[in-house]
Amino acid sequence: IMEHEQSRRLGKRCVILIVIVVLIVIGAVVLGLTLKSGFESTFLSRCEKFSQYDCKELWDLFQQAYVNKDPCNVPVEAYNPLIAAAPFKPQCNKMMFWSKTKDVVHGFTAKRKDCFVTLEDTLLGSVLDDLTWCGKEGSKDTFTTGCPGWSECENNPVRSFWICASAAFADVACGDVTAMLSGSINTPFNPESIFASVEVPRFKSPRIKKLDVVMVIQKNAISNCNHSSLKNLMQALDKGITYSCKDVSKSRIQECGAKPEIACGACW
Ligand code: N1C
Repeated sequence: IMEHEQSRRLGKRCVILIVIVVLIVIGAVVLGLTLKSGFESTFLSRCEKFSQYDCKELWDLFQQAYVNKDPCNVPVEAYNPLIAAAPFKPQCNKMMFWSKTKDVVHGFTAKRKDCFVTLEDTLLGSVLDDLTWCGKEGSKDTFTTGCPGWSECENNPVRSFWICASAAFADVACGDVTAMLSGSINTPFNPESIFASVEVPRFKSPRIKKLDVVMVIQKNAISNCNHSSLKNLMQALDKGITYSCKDVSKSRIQECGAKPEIACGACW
Protein backbone atom coordinates (compact mmCIF):
# COMPACT_ATOMS: atom_id res chain seq x y z
CA ILE A 1 0.00 0.00 0.00
CA MET A 2 2.89 2.33 0.95
CA GLU A 3 4.58 1.77 -2.42
CA HIS A 4 1.33 2.37 -4.26
CA GLU A 5 0.85 5.68 -2.36
CA GLN A 6 4.41 6.77 -3.23
CA SER A 7 4.17 6.08 -6.94
CA ARG A 8 0.78 7.87 -7.07
CA ARG A 9 2.35 10.96 -5.49
CA LEU A 10 5.27 10.71 -7.90
CA GLY A 11 2.90 10.48 -10.86
CA LYS A 12 0.97 13.51 -9.61
CA ARG A 13 4.19 15.53 -9.33
CA CYS A 14 5.17 14.47 -12.81
CA VAL A 15 1.86 15.69 -14.28
CA ILE A 16 2.21 19.02 -12.47
CA LEU A 17 5.76 19.40 -13.80
CA ILE A 18 4.68 18.64 -17.37
CA VAL A 19 1.82 21.15 -17.12
CA ILE A 20 4.23 23.85 -15.86
CA VAL A 21 6.72 23.16 -18.67
CA VAL A 22 3.95 23.28 -21.29
CA LEU A 23 2.65 26.58 -19.85
CA ILE A 24 6.15 28.09 -19.93
CA VAL A 25 6.64 27.02 -23.56
CA ILE A 26 3.25 28.45 -24.60
CA GLY A 27 4.04 31.67 -22.72
CA ALA A 28 7.43 32.03 -24.40
CA VAL A 29 5.97 31.45 -27.86
CA VAL A 30 3.17 33.99 -27.33
CA LEU A 31 5.65 36.50 -25.91
CA GLY A 32 8.05 35.96 -28.83
CA LEU A 33 5.27 36.55 -31.33
CA THR A 34 3.83 39.66 -29.71
CA LEU A 35 6.81 41.31 -28.05
CA LYS A 36 8.21 44.16 -30.15
CA SER A 37 11.91 44.91 -30.24
CA GLY A 38 13.00 48.20 -28.69
CA PHE A 39 13.72 49.48 -32.18
CA GLU A 40 10.25 48.67 -33.49
CA SER A 41 8.54 50.32 -30.50
CA THR A 42 10.67 53.45 -30.97
CA PHE A 43 9.73 53.53 -34.66
CA LEU A 44 6.02 53.10 -33.93
CA SER A 45 5.78 55.50 -30.98
CA ARG A 46 7.61 58.25 -32.88
CA CYS A 47 5.44 57.57 -35.94
CA GLU A 48 2.19 57.72 -33.98
CA LYS A 49 2.83 61.39 -33.11
CA PHE A 50 1.84 62.05 -36.72
CA SER A 51 -1.79 61.37 -37.53
CA GLN A 52 -3.11 60.15 -40.91
CA TYR A 53 -0.43 57.52 -41.39
CA ASP A 54 -0.63 53.76 -41.08
CA CYS A 55 2.49 53.27 -38.95
CA LYS A 56 2.31 49.48 -39.07
CA GLU A 57 2.33 49.64 -42.87
CA LEU A 58 5.27 52.08 -42.82
CA TRP A 59 7.16 49.76 -40.46
CA ASP A 60 6.63 46.85 -42.89
CA LEU A 61 7.80 48.91 -45.87
CA PHE A 62 10.78 50.17 -43.88
CA GLN A 63 11.86 46.64 -42.91
CA GLN A 64 11.54 45.40 -46.48
CA ALA A 65 14.41 47.71 -47.43
CA TYR A 66 17.09 45.95 -45.33
CA VAL A 67 15.78 42.86 -43.50
CA ASN A 68 17.34 39.53 -44.53
CA LYS A 69 19.93 41.40 -46.63
CA ASP A 70 23.69 41.79 -46.50
CA PRO A 71 24.06 45.07 -44.49
CA CYS A 72 26.71 46.26 -46.95
CA ASN A 73 24.43 45.77 -49.92
CA VAL A 74 21.34 47.91 -49.31
CA PRO A 75 20.91 50.24 -52.28
CA VAL A 76 19.49 53.76 -51.92
CA GLU A 77 16.47 52.74 -54.04
CA ALA A 78 15.47 50.11 -51.47
CA TYR A 79 13.70 52.88 -49.52
CA ASN A 80 11.67 54.20 -52.47
CA PRO A 81 8.48 52.29 -51.52
CA LEU A 82 8.72 53.65 -47.95
CA ILE A 83 9.16 57.23 -49.13
CA ALA A 84 6.34 56.82 -51.65
CA ALA A 85 4.04 55.82 -48.77
CA ALA A 86 4.96 58.91 -46.68
CA PRO A 87 5.89 61.54 -49.28
CA PHE A 88 7.40 64.92 -48.35
CA LYS A 89 5.15 67.91 -48.82
CA PRO A 90 6.60 71.00 -50.47
CA GLN A 91 6.73 73.88 -47.99
CA CYS A 92 7.89 76.76 -50.13
CA ASN A 93 10.20 79.39 -48.57
CA LYS A 94 10.49 77.42 -45.31
CA MET A 95 12.75 74.51 -46.16
CA MET A 96 16.01 74.36 -44.25
CA PHE A 97 19.07 72.33 -45.26
CA TRP A 98 22.30 71.96 -43.33
CA SER A 99 25.71 70.34 -43.23
CA LYS A 100 27.71 69.80 -40.02
CA THR A 101 25.40 72.16 -38.12
CA LYS A 102 22.69 69.72 -37.03
CA ASP A 103 22.61 70.76 -33.35
CA VAL A 104 22.40 74.51 -34.02
CA VAL A 105 19.75 73.99 -36.69
CA HIS A 106 17.57 71.74 -34.57
CA GLY A 107 18.03 73.86 -31.47
CA PHE A 108 16.58 76.66 -33.55
CA THR A 109 13.82 74.86 -35.49
CA ALA A 110 12.57 73.05 -32.37
CA LYS A 111 11.61 76.43 -30.89
CA ARG A 112 10.68 78.29 -34.09
CA LYS A 113 8.47 75.86 -35.98
CA ASP A 114 6.95 78.91 -37.67
CA CYS A 115 10.21 79.76 -39.46
CA PHE A 116 11.68 76.63 -41.05
CA VAL A 117 11.14 72.93 -41.62
CA THR A 118 13.99 70.42 -41.82
CA LEU A 119 13.91 66.79 -42.88
CA GLU A 120 13.77 65.84 -39.17
CA ASP A 121 10.46 67.69 -38.86
CA THR A 122 8.86 65.31 -41.35
CA LEU A 123 7.50 61.91 -40.35
CA LEU A 124 10.30 59.75 -41.76
CA GLY A 125 13.07 62.14 -40.73
CA SER A 126 11.86 62.35 -37.14
CA VAL A 127 11.17 58.62 -36.82
CA LEU A 128 14.69 57.58 -37.89
CA ASP A 129 16.74 60.50 -36.55
CA ASP A 130 19.72 59.32 -34.46
CA LEU A 131 18.91 55.63 -34.95
CA THR A 132 21.13 52.82 -36.25
CA TRP A 133 19.73 49.67 -37.81
CA CYS A 134 20.64 46.81 -40.10
CA GLY A 135 19.58 43.31 -41.12
CA LYS A 136 21.46 40.08 -41.67
CA GLU A 137 21.26 37.49 -44.40
CA GLY A 138 19.12 34.59 -43.22
CA SER A 139 17.42 36.54 -40.40
CA LYS A 140 14.13 38.41 -40.27
CA ASP A 141 15.28 40.57 -37.35
CA THR A 142 16.41 44.19 -37.07
CA PHE A 143 19.76 44.69 -35.35
CA THR A 144 20.91 47.90 -33.67
CA THR A 145 24.44 46.84 -32.77
CA GLY A 146 27.19 45.35 -34.90
CA CYS A 147 25.94 47.24 -37.95
CA PRO A 148 28.54 48.33 -40.52
CA GLY A 149 29.88 51.80 -39.81
CA TRP A 150 30.30 54.72 -42.18
CA SER A 151 33.84 53.73 -43.14
CA GLU A 152 33.15 50.03 -43.63
CA CYS A 153 30.85 50.16 -46.62
CA GLU A 154 28.90 52.77 -48.58
CA ASN A 155 25.72 50.81 -49.17
CA ASN A 156 24.82 50.42 -45.51
CA PRO A 157 21.14 50.68 -44.52
CA VAL A 158 21.47 53.94 -42.55
CA ARG A 159 23.48 55.87 -45.12
CA SER A 160 21.26 54.66 -47.98
CA PHE A 161 18.17 55.80 -46.10
CA TRP A 162 19.48 59.33 -45.51
CA ILE A 163 20.55 59.67 -49.13
CA CYS A 164 17.16 58.48 -50.38
CA ALA A 165 15.22 60.72 -47.96
CA SER A 166 17.45 63.77 -48.56
CA ALA A 167 17.02 63.39 -52.33
CA ALA A 168 13.24 63.22 -52.02
CA PHE A 169 13.18 66.18 -49.60
CA ALA A 170 15.34 68.30 -51.95
CA ASP A 171 13.17 67.26 -54.92
CA VAL A 172 10.15 69.04 -53.41
CA ALA A 173 12.02 72.16 -52.20
CA CYS A 174 10.63 75.39 -53.62
CA GLY A 175 10.81 79.17 -53.42
CA ASP A 176 13.62 80.50 -51.24
CA VAL A 177 15.56 77.76 -49.46
CA THR A 178 17.98 78.19 -46.56
CA ALA A 179 21.12 76.21 -45.73
CA MET A 180 23.14 76.44 -42.52
CA LEU A 181 26.81 75.64 -43.01
CA SER A 182 29.58 75.56 -40.44
CA GLY A 183 32.28 78.19 -40.07
CA SER A 184 34.15 75.89 -37.69
CA ILE A 185 35.39 73.41 -40.30
CA ASN A 186 37.93 73.50 -43.13
CA THR A 187 35.49 72.90 -45.95
CA PRO A 188 32.01 74.27 -45.22
CA PHE A 189 30.77 73.09 -48.63
CA ASN A 190 32.22 69.60 -48.75
CA PRO A 191 31.63 67.64 -51.99
CA GLU A 192 31.41 64.43 -49.93
CA SER A 193 28.51 65.69 -47.83
CA ILE A 194 24.90 64.75 -48.50
CA PHE A 195 24.11 68.45 -48.81
CA ALA A 196 26.64 68.92 -51.64
CA SER A 197 26.33 65.57 -53.37
CA VAL A 198 22.62 64.81 -53.05
CA GLU A 199 20.63 67.95 -52.25
CA VAL A 200 22.22 70.87 -54.14
CA PRO A 201 22.18 68.98 -57.49
CA ARG A 202 18.40 68.61 -57.08
CA PHE A 203 17.73 72.33 -56.56
CA LYS A 204 16.11 73.34 -59.87
CA SER A 205 15.10 76.72 -61.21
CA PRO A 206 12.39 78.02 -61.52
CA ARG A 207 10.96 75.85 -58.71
CA ILE A 208 13.69 77.21 -56.46
CA LYS A 209 14.31 80.93 -56.75
CA LYS A 210 17.02 81.54 -54.19
CA LEU A 211 19.49 79.82 -51.86
CA ASP A 212 20.27 81.70 -48.66
CA VAL A 213 23.37 80.33 -46.98
CA VAL A 214 23.76 81.05 -43.28
CA MET A 215 27.34 80.54 -42.11
CA VAL A 216 27.26 79.63 -38.42
CA ILE A 217 30.11 81.56 -36.81
CA GLN A 218 31.43 80.55 -33.39
CA LYS A 219 34.36 81.95 -31.41
CA ASN A 220 36.73 79.44 -32.98
CA ALA A 221 35.59 80.16 -36.56
CA ILE A 222 38.06 79.25 -39.28
CA SER A 223 35.93 80.01 -42.34
CA ASN A 224 33.09 82.28 -43.39
CA CYS A 225 31.18 83.38 -46.49
CA ASN A 226 34.46 84.17 -48.26
CA HIS A 227 35.63 80.58 -48.14
CA SER A 228 36.70 79.18 -51.53
CA SER A 229 34.45 76.11 -51.22
CA LEU A 230 31.45 78.43 -51.44
CA LYS A 231 32.51 79.39 -54.96
CA ASN A 232 32.01 75.73 -55.81
CA LEU A 233 28.55 75.94 -54.29
CA MET A 234 27.72 78.97 -56.43
CA GLN A 235 28.96 77.18 -59.52
CA ALA A 236 27.03 74.03 -58.70
CA LEU A 237 23.75 75.96 -58.49
CA ASP A 238 21.34 75.66 -61.37
CA LYS A 239 21.35 78.82 -63.52
CA GLY A 240 18.45 81.02 -62.47
CA ILE A 241 18.87 80.36 -58.74
CA THR A 242 20.09 83.43 -56.87
CA TYR A 243 22.73 82.90 -54.21
CA SER A 244 23.31 84.80 -50.99
CA CYS A 245 25.52 84.16 -47.97
CA LYS A 246 25.54 85.72 -44.53
CA ASP A 247 27.86 85.18 -41.58
CA VAL A 248 25.70 84.85 -38.47
CA SER A 249 26.97 84.23 -34.95
CA LYS A 250 25.75 81.11 -33.19
CA SER A 251 24.54 83.26 -30.29
CA ARG A 252 22.33 85.33 -32.60
CA ILE A 253 20.76 82.13 -33.96
CA GLN A 254 20.13 80.95 -30.39
CA GLU A 255 18.70 84.32 -29.42
CA CYS A 256 16.30 84.20 -32.33
CA GLY A 257 15.24 80.70 -31.27
CA ALA A 258 14.53 81.91 -27.75
CA LYS A 259 12.57 85.04 -28.72
CA PRO A 260 9.41 84.32 -30.71
CA GLU A 261 8.77 88.08 -30.93
CA ILE A 262 11.61 88.35 -33.45
CA ALA A 263 10.16 87.83 -36.93
CA CYS A 264 11.67 84.91 -38.88
CA GLY A 265 12.92 87.29 -41.57
CA ALA A 266 14.64 89.49 -38.97
CA CYS A 267 16.75 86.71 -37.43
CA TRP A 268 19.66 87.35 -39.78
O1 N1C B 1 26.03 64.98 -45.07
P1 N1C B 1 25.34 66.23 -44.65
O2 N1C B 1 25.61 66.63 -43.18
O3 N1C B 1 25.63 67.42 -45.50
O4 N1C B 1 23.76 65.97 -44.68
C1 N1C B 1 22.86 66.95 -44.24
C2 N1C B 1 21.75 67.22 -45.23
C3 N1C B 1 20.67 68.09 -44.59
O5 N1C B 1 20.42 69.22 -45.41
C4 N1C B 1 19.45 67.18 -44.43
O6 N1C B 1 18.38 67.60 -45.25
O7 N1C B 1 21.12 66.02 -45.62
C5 N1C B 1 19.90 65.80 -44.91
N1 N1C B 1 20.18 64.83 -43.81
C6 N1C B 1 19.39 64.70 -42.68
O8 N1C B 1 18.32 65.31 -42.54
C7 N1C B 1 19.88 63.88 -41.62
N2 N1C B 1 19.43 63.64 -40.38
C8 N1C B 1 20.33 62.89 -39.77
C9 N1C B 1 21.31 64.05 -43.93
N3 N1C B 1 21.78 63.29 -42.96
C10 N1C B 1 21.08 63.22 -41.79
N4 N1C B 1 21.33 62.62 -40.62
C11 N1C B 1 22.56 61.91 -40.26
O9 N1C B 1 23.64 62.88 -40.25
C12 N1C B 1 22.98 60.85 -41.24
O10 N1C B 1 23.55 59.82 -40.48
C13 N1C B 1 24.02 61.52 -42.11
O11 N1C B 1 24.98 60.69 -42.66
C14 N1C B 1 24.65 62.54 -41.21
C15 N1C B 1 25.03 63.73 -42.10
O12 N1C B 1 25.40 64.84 -41.38
P2 N1C B 1 26.37 65.95 -41.98
O13 N1C B 1 27.64 65.32 -42.48
O14 N1C B 1 26.50 66.99 -40.94
